[in-house]
Amino acid sequence: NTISIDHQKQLEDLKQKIQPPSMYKVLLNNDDYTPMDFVVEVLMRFFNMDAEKANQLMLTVHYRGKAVCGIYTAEIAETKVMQVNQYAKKHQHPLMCSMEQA
Ligand code: TYC
Repeated sequence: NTISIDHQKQLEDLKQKIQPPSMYKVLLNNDDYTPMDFVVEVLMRFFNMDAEKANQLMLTVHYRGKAVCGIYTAEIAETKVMQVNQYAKKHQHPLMCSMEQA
C-alpha cells in the first residue's frame, strides 16, 4: 500500500545520506640506505605489527619497492605518514611513507 511504499522511500533516502568515510592506503617505499632493523622497528611501533609480520612486510618493500602498511580514514592515515617520516628524519634515515586513496 501507499504507506509502506512511502516508508520504504524514506528509508532509502536516509541510507543515501550515510556515506562511509574515504579510506587511504598508507605505503612504505624502499630505499637503499635505511637499515632493515629500523624499518621493522617502525612497523612495530606505528602499525602495531608483531616482529614476524613487520619483518615480512619490510622484506616485501625491500623486494617489490613498496607495500601497504594499513588502510585508514584520512586523519589517521595523515598522522601515520607524519609520525613515520618525522621518526625517520630524527634518526637520519631516508625512509619514506606516503598515502593514496584506497
Ligand atoms: N632496502 C633497504 C636495505 O637494503 C631496507 C629497506 C626496506 C628500506 C624497506 C626501506 O621501506 C624500506 N637496507
